[in-house]
Amino acid sequence: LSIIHALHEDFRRDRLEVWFQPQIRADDQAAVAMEALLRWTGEQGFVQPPNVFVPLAEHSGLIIELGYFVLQRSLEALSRLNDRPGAPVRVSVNVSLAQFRQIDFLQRVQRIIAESGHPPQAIELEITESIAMDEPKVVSNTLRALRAFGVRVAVDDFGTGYSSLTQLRQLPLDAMKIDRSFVLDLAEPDGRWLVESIIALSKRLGLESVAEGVESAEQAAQLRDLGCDLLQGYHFARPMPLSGLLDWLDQRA
Ligand code: G
Ligand code: G
Ligand code: MN
Ligand code: NA
Repeated sequence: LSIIHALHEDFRRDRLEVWFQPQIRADDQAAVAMEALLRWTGEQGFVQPPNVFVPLAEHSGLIIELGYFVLQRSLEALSRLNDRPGAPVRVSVNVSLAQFRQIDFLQRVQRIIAESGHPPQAIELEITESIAMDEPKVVSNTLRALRAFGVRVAVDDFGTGYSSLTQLRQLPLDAMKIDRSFVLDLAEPDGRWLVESIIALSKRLGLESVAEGVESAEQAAQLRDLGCDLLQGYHFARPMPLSGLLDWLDQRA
């Protein structure tokens, strides 16, 4: 209970940060996109990890304002990266169910992006399987409107939740993020077969595939050979503050 109170306080005092993790195109290793990830850092380092405070923020409703904060910071980061050769041109922002269910969700997303001056195509929203499986008509309509505006939509952590393939097939989506638990099992024959099937499924659905948790060159090569489009993980880069991302890009150039 006191954790959520402290989180509120630190958000109010502008002590939360948005970090970025590159997403690498498997074909040519270009860092074409990045995922925005919330971090709660203090003078002594991390106050709490996101797998602790994000669920608390979801429970208390603070995640709604945090979600817009992350979107705003992501667009600001794109401005800093503008015109830099080799820099990501798109940011993936996580959306939680409570935020998605807000009546003005679509309008706020549109307004924040419009005010930033960036094209909507520069933003991808990562929806959880719990959003994908929420009230089908409402979800489809919202996703359709977002995509008509130009924002991309990805389903996050695919395969770990309760999504039905029937419903997934009917959702207007652009990309599928393959959960890192599947990437971890790539070395096993059964694991490789499963990832192969998920990539084939995403191709049949016309979706771009993004593998998460890529930690080795072997995994990266296997995923590329299986036709995975984008790779994200510690093998390429950890989530970093914007300053760290700028250094990382300098070293790659
Ligand atoms: O970044 P990390 O792997 O530590 O994140 C742990 C969990 O917190 C993941 O499930 C991730 O999706 C979630 N998370 C991180 N940043 C955000 C955010 O900005 N919004 C939401 N809704 N979840 C986030
Ligand atoms: O739930 P979501 O997919 O949004 O969360 C992404 C989480 O995965 C972040 O917390 C991020 O820090 C973490 N992550 C990113 N790359 C790797 C990786 O290569 N290995 C592991 N174990 N975690 C990773
Ligand atoms: Mn994500
Ligand atoms: Na994920």
